[in-house]
Formats: sequence, C-alpha cells, structure tokens
Amino acid sequence: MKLNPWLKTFPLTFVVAATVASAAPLKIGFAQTGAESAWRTANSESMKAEAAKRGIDLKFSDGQGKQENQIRAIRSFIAQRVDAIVLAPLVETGWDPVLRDAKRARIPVIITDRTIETTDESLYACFIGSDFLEEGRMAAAWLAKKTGGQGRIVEIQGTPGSAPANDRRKAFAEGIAKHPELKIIDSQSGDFRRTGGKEVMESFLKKHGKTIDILYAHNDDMALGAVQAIEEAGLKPGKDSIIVSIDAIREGVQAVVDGKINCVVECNPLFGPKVYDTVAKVIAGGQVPRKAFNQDQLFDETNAAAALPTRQY
Ligand code: GYE
Repeated sequence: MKLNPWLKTFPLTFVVAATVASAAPLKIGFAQTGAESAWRTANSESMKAEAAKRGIDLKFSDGQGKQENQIRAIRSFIAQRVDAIVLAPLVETGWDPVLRDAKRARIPVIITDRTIETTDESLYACFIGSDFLEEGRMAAAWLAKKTGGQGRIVEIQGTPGSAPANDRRKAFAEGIAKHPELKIIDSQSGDFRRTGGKEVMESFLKKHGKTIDILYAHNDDMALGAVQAIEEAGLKPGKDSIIVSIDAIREGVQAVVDGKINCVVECNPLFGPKVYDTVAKVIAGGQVPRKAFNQDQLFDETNAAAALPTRQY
C-alpha cells in the first residue's frame, strides 16, 4: 500500500483519532421555550429538520413555558459538553448566571427568536430572530391608516416579560400615540396561547361589549382564540371589530382571506438553516453579525389570497 506522504509523518493512532474526531457529528443543545403556538411548532420543526439534514446531533429540550426548565436544560447541555448551545429565551431577564457557566465551560451560546437583557454582552455570541419593535410599528401604522386614526382598542399581550410581548406592546403604543383618537382601553396577557386569547376576549366582551372597535393580539393563535369568542358572542370578527395580529401562520392568513382577521404582520419562524450556518461560523472562530433580523412583511385583504398557497408554516 502506498501511503500518502502526509500520513507517513504522523503516528497511525493520531491519524485514526483525528479522523474519528472530524467525523463526529456536531453536538448542539437547543433550549426551546415550549409549544405554546403554531409559530413555536414551526420553529421547532425547522430546527429539528435542518439538524437531521446536516447530520447534527441535536439535543432538543422543550422548556414547557418555564424558565427554570430552560436553565436546567442549559446546565445539562454543559454537562454533556455540547459544541454549542442555542437558546430561545422565554423571558428577557435572569439568564446571566447560567450563561456565565456556559462561558466558563467555553461553550458558545447563540440566542434565537427572543432577545435577552444582560449586563454582560460577552455572554452570548449573537442573536438571530425577528425585529419585534418593527412588527409593532407595522401593526400600528396599518391600523392608523385603516381606521383614519380612530377607535377603541383592546390588546391581548403575549407571555409577560417576554421580548415579543414587551416590544410589540411598546412599539404599537408609540405608533398609535400620534393618533389621540386611537386608544387602548384594556390590555391583558393571553400567554401566546389560543385558549388564553379566547378567555381574555371573553372577559373583554363582558366588560366592554360592543364598544370594542379594534383587537390587537400579539400573535395569531390568540387572535384566532378571540375570533371564536367573538363569534360565540354573536358578533362578526373582522367586521364588527377590526383585528390585527402578528405571525402570519397559515391559519392566520386564511382568516384574513375569510375576512375574520383584517391584518397579520409576518414573523418568520423558519430560521433553522440560518442558525446552524451561524453556529458553524462561531465554532470556527469566524465573525458573525451581533444581531441578524429576519425580513418580515404584512398581509391584509389586498395580498393574503395570493400569498396563502405558498405559506410554509
Ligand atoms: O410570535 C408567538 C410565539 O417569540 C416570536 O412566540 C415568538 C413568539 C411568536 O409563541 O406565536
């Protein structure tokens, strides 16, 4: 057998060890928030399917809507010596101690989907997700135009303390502030869940009845739950009241086509490929943007029907 000249210079055991090491699949731990919405299911699917395609050994943890579960998952990823950790943080605060543990273990952390608040920016490599402030602004601008700047709004918020709930609330409030006749009369959390949206809308309808002109929901699932509550109250969603929500899941876009929701702002969850490209770069010591935002658009009666057949989530 003719040995390649490179091989001859190395002891065989080293060559075998090196070959085995390079063939070992990348081990990545992903701490997901839970399974609260269709958006979340699509995001988990994108992460799992892309990992399988690339031969990545993905350790997937469903946090079941609890930060302590996500923290425990990260600790277990550190113990398993994963190559990188991907975190979709349920809420914005409270991550520093566990991220410090990961840093000490020299395991890079990539934050996806939701941003965090930290006193030490070196605790994570980068962020990949949507711009929630921009989504809130888009919803407010669309509404102001549609209503001529008038109406009584009820708001169904996402999970308290989460980046999308905080940012969508803040940017929307700022957006409508220019229109004094556009007012939020009530606001409560539906925890990004369909049942939550339904329950909150039922209580709004009891309290405010037909004086509600507009519903702003922080995601489509809660808007769809509210649609059910409105119909059960004998009213026509999308007609008796205007409904705006965020995500643009297929069912949300379908509801726009059916005239039950008036506008959905897109928030794309299918960023598995982008996450793994970034993880690979970070592991190789390459430069990555600090924040990479997905491009999102908006669907209403003018473009929903055309977009529906190609919606991927
Ligand atoms: O809008 C909602 C989900 O963090 C962007 O979480 C995500 C949000 C999404 O439950 O449907």
